[in-house]
Amino acid sequence: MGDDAQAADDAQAVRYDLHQHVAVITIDRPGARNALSTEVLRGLSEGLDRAESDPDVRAVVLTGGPKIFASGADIRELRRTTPADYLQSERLAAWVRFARFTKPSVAAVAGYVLGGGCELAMSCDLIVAADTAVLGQPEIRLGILPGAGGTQRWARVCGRFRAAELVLAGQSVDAWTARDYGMVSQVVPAERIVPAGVALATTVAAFSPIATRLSKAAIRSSEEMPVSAGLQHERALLGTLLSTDDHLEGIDAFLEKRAAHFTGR
Ligand code: DAK
Repeated sequence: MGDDAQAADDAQAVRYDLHQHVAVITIDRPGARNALSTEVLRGLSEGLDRAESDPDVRAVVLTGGPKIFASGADIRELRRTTPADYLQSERLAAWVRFARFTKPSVAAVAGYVLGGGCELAMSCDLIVAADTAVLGQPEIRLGILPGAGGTQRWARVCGRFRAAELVLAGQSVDAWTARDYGMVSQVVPAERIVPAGVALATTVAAFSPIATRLSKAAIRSSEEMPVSAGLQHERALLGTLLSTDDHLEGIDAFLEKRAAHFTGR
């Protein structure tokens, strides 16, 4: 692809749409197989900022195209990256941003989900995969290793030996294997991938936004804390929820046999 065509491709590389309380953020850079260039990472960060600051947004879906979710870091950019660039780069800041996103997120992935693309999916709370999805960490083929959580998250999700098959042997897995490994919660027909992601996010978005946010925080802390500290954290978060209007509304709605209307207070 020429430079002009590449620039046009990159300029609108990330789209943001609203489906009621769900924001759908779509990577759309097909000419470079949705490679995560600085531009794309910036677009994703801006999308998450927008979703984070919009009180009407209660969950996010991150998706790509029907044949590719993302092919990982932009290899051409990576070729020019020095260690100093790496530490100071906007790209590194973007990954920190993804990790700090507080609202529930669903990755709805089809086709190739590779390298940083796979790590991007793993930065979400739920992953729905199309039956066409192929997930992998091919960084070893480039003489590097996954730098956005791939070695840590794969090992925790599916165990160190399966993680080694992906990270060390560079082997990819299909959607069904990823589901067997516990990384993907649902496999759906490719043409249903975005509706399936939006449906799951809509289910989450119907609950109290404070309860879903704190539930996410509690689950995420299980990656960081020993169980005893995690249980303490869980109890403290539950204590916070017991002070909300939403918990009274949830209980009243159950007792009055009606749908709950959560306001986020
Ligand atoms: N980057 C740049 N360009 C890419 C690309 C990529 N990742 N993947 C594909 N392209 C480009 C190709 O160069 C080609 O460009 P032209 O020749 O047309 O100019 C065009 O997209 C079409 O590619 P293919 O001809 O290869 O397309 P296919 O459909 O045949 O194959 C593929 C699709 C996705 C299977 C294949 O392109 C592929 O294997 N791509 C590379 C996948 C890969 O190795 N990914 C790992 C990248 S390393 C960090 C965090 C994370 C990372 C780094 C730092 N920090 C925290 C700072 C992550 C690192 C990585 O992900």
